[in-house]
Amino acid sequence: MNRSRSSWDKKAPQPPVTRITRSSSSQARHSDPPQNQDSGPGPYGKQRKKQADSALAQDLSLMSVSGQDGVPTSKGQMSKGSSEPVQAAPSSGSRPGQGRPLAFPAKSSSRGGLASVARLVKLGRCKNVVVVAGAGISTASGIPDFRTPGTGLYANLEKYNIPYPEAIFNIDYFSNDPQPFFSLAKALYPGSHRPNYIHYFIRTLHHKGLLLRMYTQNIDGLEKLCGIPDDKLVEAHGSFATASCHLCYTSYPAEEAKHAIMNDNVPTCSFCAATVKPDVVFFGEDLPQKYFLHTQDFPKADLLIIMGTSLQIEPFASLVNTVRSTVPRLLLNRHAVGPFEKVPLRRGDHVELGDLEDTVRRFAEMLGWNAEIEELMRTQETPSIPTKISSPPSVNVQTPCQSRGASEPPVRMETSRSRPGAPRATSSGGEETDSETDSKSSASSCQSN
Ligand code: CNA
Repeated sequence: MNRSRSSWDKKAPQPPVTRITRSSSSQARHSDPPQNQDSGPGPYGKQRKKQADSALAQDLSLMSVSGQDGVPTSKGQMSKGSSEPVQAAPSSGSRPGQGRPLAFPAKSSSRGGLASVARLVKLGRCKNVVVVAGAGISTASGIPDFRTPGTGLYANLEKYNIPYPEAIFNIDYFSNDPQPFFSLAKALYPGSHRPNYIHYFIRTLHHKGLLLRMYTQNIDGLEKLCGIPDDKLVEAHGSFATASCHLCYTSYPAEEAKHAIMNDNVPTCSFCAATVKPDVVFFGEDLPQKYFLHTQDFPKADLLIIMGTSLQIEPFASLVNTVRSTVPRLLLNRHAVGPFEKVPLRRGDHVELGDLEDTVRRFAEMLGWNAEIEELMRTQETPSIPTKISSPPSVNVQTPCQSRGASEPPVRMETSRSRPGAPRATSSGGEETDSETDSKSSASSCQSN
């Protein structure tokens, strides 16, 4: 997250660009990079061509949209010709989107996409699942997202006294006036919210040994709280777990920063006296070094699940285009977003629109995982009801000791801001968490029920 050059940039030269900064993007590019158009060996590459008649080939040739009448896009439009689920003909060599648009009878089932992907998982075809998530996975926990009209934080920003919504995450604006962000931070600080069914579904993917990695834009910490281990998680926009000076990057105790912010004080750097902020990535700041795991993960993925994001923030949004072109992608969201706004959809793309918690529950039922998830939630969750944030700035002030539930699993802190001398992120952590142990034991016994 350093805005200045740091030594880890030199030590970790594998990314093609030296700095990846967060940017709000209305120009998100959704074209598939040429290097990802391969159909190399693997379950969905050359091998697949030999199995043109197989169930897998049929599943992959499906392009489906379901869940609602039409396809509301992120811009609030309805995609043309999509009032019914759309199914492309099985691939016969020509690529969908080339030549005349495909017009095939709609699938009889309105739940085709979800069922197709569930089938792939049950067939054992998806063992390296990458999940890409956004604020929509946490709205069921009572945390508003950004862009949902009416309830989203961007619709309620007049209370923060800022000139435009993105100012709240603008580092220069923060430098001048940290109060708008601190007001929002009081609402978003981990502690008053609990993970929901969606988080536990992703944890269950991990338990089954199927989760290659989860990439989240969320800063609420609910992924860790539900037990997704650190080495399976990339918090691409940082987190509140650590804090540091926004100017000189000297680290600062996260709990002290929280205590100050919650009590309307401004934490200041002991070294340069500038304002300290939680290590949440602002626009123009570098993403955490762990983000670069995507260069290994996305080419390896055999299923991409995208949930609860408008895919508006770069470079995160473009990640979804970096899986191999033959890898199925499943969008679970209220609206079609990013490359899923295209008609026709890319071969192997599936869209399931509607309330995310409902959708994920149906998906889990198709997979036969629902009882397990319910049981996991029963054993992990306290009976407390999550607090709804209807008016972000008026959220109750909490002391640090009030903020953590007694049943909260241990949370391993990570340095999300890249610093000189910081250790490079690796795909496997040195320590083994409880849930990793769970994963290994359950992976052998209950793959894809
Ligand atoms: P966004 O732009 O607000 O998009 C959220 C998406 O989720 C939208 O497309 C919604 O339609 C969809 N959605 C919301 N609720 C549901 C639901 N119940 N069922 C189905 N779909 C739903 O948020 P993004 O994550 O795309 O934007 C990235 C920002 C938001 C990141 O930088 C985060 O830091 C930031 N953010 C995070 C949190 C959090 O940590 N919980 C909360 C608010 C904002």
